[in-house]
Amino acid sequence: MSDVPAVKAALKSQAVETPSWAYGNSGTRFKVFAQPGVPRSPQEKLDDAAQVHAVTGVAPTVALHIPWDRVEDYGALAKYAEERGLKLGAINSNVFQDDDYKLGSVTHPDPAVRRKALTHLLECVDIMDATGSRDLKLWFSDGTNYPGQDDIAARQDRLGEALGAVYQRLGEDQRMLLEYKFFEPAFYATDVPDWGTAYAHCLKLGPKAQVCVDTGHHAPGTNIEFIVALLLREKKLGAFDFNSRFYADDDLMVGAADPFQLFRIMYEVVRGGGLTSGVAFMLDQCHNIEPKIPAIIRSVMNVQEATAKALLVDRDALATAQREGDVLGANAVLMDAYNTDVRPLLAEVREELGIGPDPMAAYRGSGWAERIVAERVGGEQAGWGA
Ligand code: PSV
Ligand code: MN
Repeated sequence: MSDVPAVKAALKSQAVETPSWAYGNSGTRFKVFAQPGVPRSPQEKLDDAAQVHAVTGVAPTVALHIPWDRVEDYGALAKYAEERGLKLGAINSNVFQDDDYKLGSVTHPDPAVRRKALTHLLECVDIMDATGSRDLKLWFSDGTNYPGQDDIAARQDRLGEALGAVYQRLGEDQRMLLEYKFFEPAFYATDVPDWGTAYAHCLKLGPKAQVCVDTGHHAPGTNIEFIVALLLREKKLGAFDFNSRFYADDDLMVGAADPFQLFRIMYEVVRGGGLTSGVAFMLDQCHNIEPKIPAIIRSVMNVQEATAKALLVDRDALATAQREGDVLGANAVLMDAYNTDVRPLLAEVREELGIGPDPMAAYRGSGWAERIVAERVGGEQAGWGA
């Protein structure tokens, strides 16, 4: 049987990092539906993130995206966060929104463009120094659309060279997280399409380079929990970008499309020691039609629920069934945990943390949603790309 105090302690110590961009307007290539009350600055994004942390108790850090969150003084932004009970989290680089990057950034055939991209990545490490962030998250849109467009292997050489230069610049306690994605915007060959490519680069770079698994970045049917188990085993799982998808990189609320998959992933995390080995549990989502702050709260709760169920798996019973070749028995142990209603347990955890048992109700009751609609009038709303 599971040790409930230990399960509760693990749930209290799990932190979910929310992304600054999830608080701003977002949409598809067809339309961005602006929402009233959306932040107009990185500071206002942090104000909203503080509300998420206040009602969940487990969302103390916020990831930034540069240049979407560009400010004059990053030290001052970190202080602003601290005053609200938050810390700044991963710095996400952006080498995909400039005209120069049409044919790639660090893998571009032109060395001048590669230099420009590398300069941005190094600037992101400077920002980490100022914010006290541990993680640099790298995602490259680089790739080609047509066979023969560029030399696939040469692009890997260029990628390796840039990653090596960034790696050298990392401080003692800083890490580089390399994120993969199988397609989009490149449609023929993406330069970091899968965990294997990311792993190969990280292995060559050294211990400060680890892989980021964005749960929306795989082909349909991919067994993501297998990838998680393998990367953890190799000490190369650095982080998650959590979201869920029905079709491609939908960036929907994590656990919304397939809560069972999220449970299977979290079981491998628990099994592989990932709750205590520094794996960052980040969200990377866009809330296009739903209100943003409640959607982020719901996402944090979904991660917690999957984690709670994973922690409740009776590992002894599972090991016994596995040893005895009891296929159905082993499966039943996992399903028992998955089918447990963990909401009462999480309500207790929250009460022990000194917050309300129901984060959605607490947010509704806080009046924050009405306040930001009334107060955030005028100015330019933050959005994808600003
Ligand atoms: C790319 O699709 C990605 O998952 C990367 O993490 C980017 O930084 C992020 O989305 C932007 O939302
Ligand atoms: Mn991502």
